[in-house]
Amino acid sequence: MPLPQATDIHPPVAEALAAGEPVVALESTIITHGMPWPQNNQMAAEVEEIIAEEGAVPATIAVMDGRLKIGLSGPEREALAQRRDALKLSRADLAFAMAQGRTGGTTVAATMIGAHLAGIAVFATGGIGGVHRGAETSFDISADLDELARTPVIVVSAGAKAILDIAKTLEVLETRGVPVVVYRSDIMPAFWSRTSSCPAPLRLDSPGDIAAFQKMRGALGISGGMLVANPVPEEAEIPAEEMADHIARAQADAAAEGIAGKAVTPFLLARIFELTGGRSLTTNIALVKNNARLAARIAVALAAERSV
Ligand code: PSU
Ligand code: MN
Repeated sequence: MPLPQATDIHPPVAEALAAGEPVVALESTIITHGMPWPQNNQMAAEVEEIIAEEGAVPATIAVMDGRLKIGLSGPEREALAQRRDALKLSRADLAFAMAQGRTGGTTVAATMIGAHLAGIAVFATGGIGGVHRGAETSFDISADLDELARTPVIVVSAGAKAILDIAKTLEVLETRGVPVVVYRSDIMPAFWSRTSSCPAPLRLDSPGDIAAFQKMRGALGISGGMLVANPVPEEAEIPAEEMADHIARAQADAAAEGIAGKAVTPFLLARIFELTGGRSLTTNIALVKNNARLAARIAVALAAERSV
C-alpha cells in the first residue's frame, strides 16, 4: 500500500528502511499524556539514543499539525513534548487528527498502524493498554488489544500495567490469537513490578528466538502482532505488594471524580505518580529504556534473518 500523502518519513528512517536496516518504532502518547514535561522529552531522547547504540534507527511516531510523522527530529520531539493541546490518538481517531490538522500522541494501537504503513516490524513502549478492572460493567477494553490481533508488529512492553486486569487482558489476547512472550521469565510482569499472579503464556530467552518465532508465524500466513513482555530491571522495580495500595487508592479517586473513557489511563498514571512520590516515573523511565534495548536487538536479529 502506498503511504498516505500526509505522511512524512524522517530521512534517517527512510534511508534505513530502504537499505533493510533495523528500525524501531516508538509511541508518543507516553510523551504527550504519560509523563510530565521535561522528563517526557528527556526520556524520549534517551530512548532514541539507546536504540542507536544497539545499531538500529529510532522512529518516534506522532501526528503533528495533521501530518503523520514516522520519526521525529530532535526539535520536533521537543515541541511535541511541550504541546498542551495534543490529542491522544488511537485507531478510532488517528485519521480524524490528520484530516483536521491537529497534533496528537499515538497510542500503542495507532503507533502500530503507523509503523506497519512504513514497513517497521518492531516497536518499543512502556506498557500496553488492556482490559480495565471492572470492564465487565464499564466495557473499558483498550483498542491496543484488537490492534495486536490484526497488525503484524512486534510490541515490546513491560507487560500490562497493574492498573489493568492482567488475567482478563491475557484471556482477550489469547482469544484473538496474539502470542504473549515473556522475556527470560516464567511469570507475566506487571509494568512497575517484575511479577504478577499470572504465569507467562510463552517464554523466550533471546532476541534471535523472538525474531525466528515471528518469522515462522509469517511463513504460516498467521498475520497479526506479538506482545513481548520484558520485566522491569530489578533495581528499578516497585514490588507488587507496594503498588497494590497505590493502585487501589488511585482507582477509588478516579471513580470518585467520575473519570471515564480515554482519560482513565492518564489519570491513573498521574495519580500513582503523586502517591509514590515520583518513584513510579523513575521506574517507568527505566522500563521504557530496557524495552527499547530489547526491541533494538530484536530488530537487528530480524534484519539479519532477512539478509540470509
Ligand atoms: N504506557 C505508559 N504510558 C502511557 C501509555 C502506556 O507507560 O501513556 C499509553 C499507551 O499509549 C497505550 C495507552 O497505548 O496508554 C492505552 O490507553 P487506553 O487504555 O485508553 O487504550
Ligand atoms: Mn480505554
